[in-house]
Amino acid sequence: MGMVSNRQKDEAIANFRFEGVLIDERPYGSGHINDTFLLTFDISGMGLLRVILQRMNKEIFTQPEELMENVLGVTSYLRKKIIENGGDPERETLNIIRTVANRPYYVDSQGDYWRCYKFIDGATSYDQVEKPDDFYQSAVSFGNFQRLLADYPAETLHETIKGFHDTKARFEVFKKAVEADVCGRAASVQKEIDFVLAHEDVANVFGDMLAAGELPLRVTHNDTKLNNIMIDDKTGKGICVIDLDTVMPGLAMNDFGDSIRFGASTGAEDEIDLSKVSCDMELFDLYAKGYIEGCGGKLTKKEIELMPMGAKVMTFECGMRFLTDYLEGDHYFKIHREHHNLDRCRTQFKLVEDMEAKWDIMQEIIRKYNV
Ligand code: ADP
Ligand code: GN1
Ligand code: MG
Repeated sequence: MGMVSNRQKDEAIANFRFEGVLIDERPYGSGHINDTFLLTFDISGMGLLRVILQRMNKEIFTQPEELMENVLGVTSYLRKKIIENGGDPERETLNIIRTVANRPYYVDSQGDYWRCYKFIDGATSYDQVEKPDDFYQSAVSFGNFQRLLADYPAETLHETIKGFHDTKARFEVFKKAVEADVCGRAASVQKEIDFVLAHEDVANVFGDMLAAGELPLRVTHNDTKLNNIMIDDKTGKGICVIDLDTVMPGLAMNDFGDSIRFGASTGAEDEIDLSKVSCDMELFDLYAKGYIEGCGGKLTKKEIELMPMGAKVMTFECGMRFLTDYLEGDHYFKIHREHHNLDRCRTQFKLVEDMEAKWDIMQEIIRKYNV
């Protein structure tokens, strides 16, 4: 898709229904997928208004209309629930700003898709756990999110990325990438390739159980990174789940596991010094407690029992995805330096090894909450 040019951005901005005078615009956040901007408007006499503008990644989300149908459906459903519970729908769910033509997204003259959300003021999305309580609060929020959507008509949701957490299918894609080796990088990452091949059982475990009818499909978020949640600066509570592009039927263990992969790591996702990367058992414990509480009794005993496996599967899958992208020439995840995806892959595999070493402790922690 190439970089966003000023001209392209200006065209988009001119086509949304904004109030006031644009006084500032800047790239924003650390997401790997969309191009995100923060715009600030001066509304005379009423102060400043901030909004989030995003160019959606249509190479990854190939049906942006369907995606926006999901987001509209889920946010209006959540809005109703939030109002019923006496909450603030302006801050506790995403709010779409419509275009001048009253549509939920704008297609520009290059065929790219843009959307706008009200900026959630007075809240922060963290790239790393600074206070353990923030992590606990994010767990309660992601659990609540899953509970609030428990009765959402799942059949109306589009699958925005086919087989998004089909780890088994991703394993096959990985093997093809190794075989094709389009960048000639495979020989230099033999150790990482061997790591993937030695973990085929991890790739298969949930797919096999699903096929055997042993696991319930639920409406899940599927991208439960810590920076996809807004934590209120004053109350410290998780206030809003964002990045709804991948809300689809999925597994609760994967939502749990993806949060652990990112938030319970003692190092950044792209840390180069692997001695800094491990899975923190106190954070794991805290997240498990918060998530199970947030889900409010909706999970089966089996789902809870499989949470450590969710952490391992999501971390393994993510590492394998980073490695696949490295082999394919870094076309999926945004990179900011050479070998960035390889660095990311290595932290994930280090985490998987660490989880394997701490497997009994993880099981024991989860048993405490599986009553
Ligand atoms: P990506 O799919 O690229 O991760 P996100 O939708 O997660 O894109 O947005 C990237 C970042 O922008 C988020 O991590 C968050 O920091 C910020 N952000 C997104 N939406 C909002 C919002 N409505 N209010 C405040 N910040 C937001
Ligand atoms: C991407 O969009 P973002 O940055 O929140 C990716 C997730 C990965 C994550 C790894 C649609 O999340 O699946 O786990 O990067 N999202 C998509 O950090 O592929
Ligand atoms: Mg995000």
